[in-house]
Amino acid sequence: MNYSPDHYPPGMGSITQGSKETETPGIHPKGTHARVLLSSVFGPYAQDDEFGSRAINPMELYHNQVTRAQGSFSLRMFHRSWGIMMIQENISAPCSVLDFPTREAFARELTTQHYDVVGISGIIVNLGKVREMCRMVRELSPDSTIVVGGHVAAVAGLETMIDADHIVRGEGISWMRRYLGEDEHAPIRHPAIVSGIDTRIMGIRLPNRKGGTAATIIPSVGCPMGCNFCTTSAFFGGKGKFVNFYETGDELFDVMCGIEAELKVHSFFVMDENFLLHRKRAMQLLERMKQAGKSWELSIFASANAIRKYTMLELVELGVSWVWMGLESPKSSYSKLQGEDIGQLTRELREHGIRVQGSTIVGLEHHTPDNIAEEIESAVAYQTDFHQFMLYTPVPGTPLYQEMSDQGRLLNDIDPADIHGQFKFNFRHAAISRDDSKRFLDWAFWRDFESNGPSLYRMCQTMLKGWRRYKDHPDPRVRERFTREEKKLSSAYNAALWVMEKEFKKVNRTVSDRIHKLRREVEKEFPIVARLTAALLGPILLWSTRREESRLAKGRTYEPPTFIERRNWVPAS
Ligand code: B12
Ligand code: SF4
Repeated sequence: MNYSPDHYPPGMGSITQGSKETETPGIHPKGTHARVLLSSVFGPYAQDDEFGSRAINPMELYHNQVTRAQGSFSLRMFHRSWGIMMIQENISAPCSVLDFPTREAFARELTTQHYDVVGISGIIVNLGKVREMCRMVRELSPDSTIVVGGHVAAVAGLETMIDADHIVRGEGISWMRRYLGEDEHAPIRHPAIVSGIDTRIMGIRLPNRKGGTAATIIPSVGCPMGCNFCTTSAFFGGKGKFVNFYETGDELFDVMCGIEAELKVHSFFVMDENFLLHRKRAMQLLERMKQAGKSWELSIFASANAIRKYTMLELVELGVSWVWMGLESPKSSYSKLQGEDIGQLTRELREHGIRVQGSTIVGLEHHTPDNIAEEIESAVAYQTDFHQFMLYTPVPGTPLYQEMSDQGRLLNDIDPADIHGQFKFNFRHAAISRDDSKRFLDWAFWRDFESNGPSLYRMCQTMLKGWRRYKDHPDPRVRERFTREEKKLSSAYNAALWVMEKEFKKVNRTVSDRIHKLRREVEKEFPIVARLTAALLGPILLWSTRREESRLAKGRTYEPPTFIERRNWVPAS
């Protein structure tokens, strides 16, 4: 996996272990004529409020848990709520998806349209919002049936905490198809999903241009590795289980071709917890890519043991350009890491132009105030392009949660909204206090930034290595991919290096010197265009970076826009 738990685990204080089985609903009386609303929880998100929004927990992947200490160099973007988009695409009932609504927008949708079914999607930190949204539906659209799904459903006893008619645990497409009287085993249609939206870095918002960003594809949900803390694995069946939407490389290839044509992309964010684990599927995909001359780029999640099933060349040919890998801790006993020299693997991947996002857990059982700094230093020393740090966090539904509960170590008075792995422990650690857990976590982010520099700089390093190694590769697909990267590196990214070099002097002079050296190498490789863009674009970027820095200092936060999308839509009669 990796986006998951290692990295990404919220927990749940006093709430008890979730039951696994999902209820089997009767069929809705209107079947596929039922009018369905699917909504994510309401914002704004990046502020403290009584419904569970927290300034520390914005709706942003990188800024939330990866580059949050990197100031104006933090990579900022939003991702849509893919679960409800997948459900909408796979039912034939008239259906609206309302994504990132405000409370007012949710209320307006309930009162200006008529809905037979209102589906609400949330995770555990969103419990307070899900509760409020159920209340609003009862008040504003009392005839609607309320269905709640997503990871919030792992909370046992949820039915007593919120006023919903159905709580769906696990996979939702098949549940909703059953509920509407459709064939739950019909092939899965994949919506065309633009991956990141409203991307922003160094004070510049990049335009949402067609083909300008990756498309998301979701081959499966869950992960069979079953690490003890892993909420995504647990939610879709736990160890040995997962739900595959596309079994073969052929199916995946067809889906990707369709999305490539629709969105004009050649880059894919593959939302599969451990994509490389399924070698047969990946190799079949590669075969089809070769036959069709596809020069695609894939950003994937993969565990170290799964990566090692491939040669570096196979990964490069498959277009793997970014890997999210759970590092956990040098002393952890997770089977996916057994026997792997993570430092060596990271170096190798980067040497081949593959960007690495490492993910380290802070507060494992063996951590103490005496050894934790050293462990964080080892993680920082891997010099990954990006680094996520997450607190070890027992989450309902996981084996770890059960274990902590059995040992009486869960803290009972913690608001679920504060249990997301980026704040403080939700359990009694043998050696580290709750307040210190936050101090160590914050320090880990800072230390990585301070000693390795902005992630954007590290990415440039990896891109240059990849370009030098593969620019003359015999496979034109491979050359094409590195040429695309080279175009960015030799222009805008070089201007960014010029700015980072200047600004980082204030943080760490040695790193600033390293950035300078890299910029010189880039300019040696692309003498005219790189120098020209640094000279022309550099000062503008410097100005926008400083402006952003001062905005952030004044508390500026960012929110995703609201989306409403209707499918099979007919006006209510
Ligand atoms: C993309 C993503 C995000 C995006 C935004 C998502 C969004 N728009 O809401 C970003 C990066 C912003 C994000 C943020 C956070 N996330 Co997040 N995120 C994910 C991620 C990687 C993918 C989600 C996804 O689309 N999966 C694929 C779809 C198909 O699966 P799904 O969403 O689970 O949906 C299926 C079922 O759950 C169900 N279902 C879902 N909704 C509904 C609704 C109905 C009505 C029904 C019937 C069924 C149903 O059916 C779907 C199809 O089977 C998951 C990890 C993962 N692999 O799933 C984590 C995950 C959901 N995030 C998680 C967490 C903790 C967070 C954060 C708290 C960050 C943090 N500090 O760790 C914040 C919270 C943000 C906030 N303020 O609310 C956890 C949730 C754990 C839990 N038990 O609650 C997950 C599982 C990661 C993990 N393993 O720890 N996240
Ligand atoms: S179970 Fe899979 S997805 Fe979860 S942490 Fe382990 S390897 Fe990653």
